[in-house]
Amino acid sequence: MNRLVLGGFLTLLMVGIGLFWWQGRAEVEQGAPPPLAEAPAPDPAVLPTADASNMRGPAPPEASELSREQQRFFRYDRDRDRRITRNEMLSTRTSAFRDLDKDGNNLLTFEEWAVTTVDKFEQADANRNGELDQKEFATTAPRPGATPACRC
Ligand SMILES: [Ca+2]
Ligand SMILES: [Ca+2]
Ligand SMILES: [Ca+2]
Repeated sequence: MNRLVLGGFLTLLMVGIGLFWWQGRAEVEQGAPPPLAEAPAPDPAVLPTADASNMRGPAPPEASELSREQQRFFRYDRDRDRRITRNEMLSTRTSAFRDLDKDGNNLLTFEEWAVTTVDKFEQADANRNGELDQKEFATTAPRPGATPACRC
């Protein structure tokens, strides 16, 4: 008998919870704004227009011009702390040094420093005897109009 009463009570409780939930949803839907009236679809053949004759937009952003000296300064000041350290000043030479340091040991031998002349000699030494005769040396003459890239 108790089970029957408990079962009936639980059934009524579940129906009450369901009814409460259903009423809550209904109230939310009643409080919702009415649907907007659909605007007529624009005619794709008509371009949009606006009268902007008395309007003025904001000025576009512009960067301030740096003076030539400021540009030179910031080219060295890599960390932008407005001070140029010795390393920052010398770092502009790093790339050229690494180009010459063929074996990458951070030491520049005479052969590495004079690489242009070394390469020129080796190209001119056609018979690979370690010397240039007059005919071989003539091939090292600068071409007319050519400017030397390096005076190494
Ligand atoms: Ca700096
Ligand atoms: Ca080296
Ligand atoms: Ca030779």
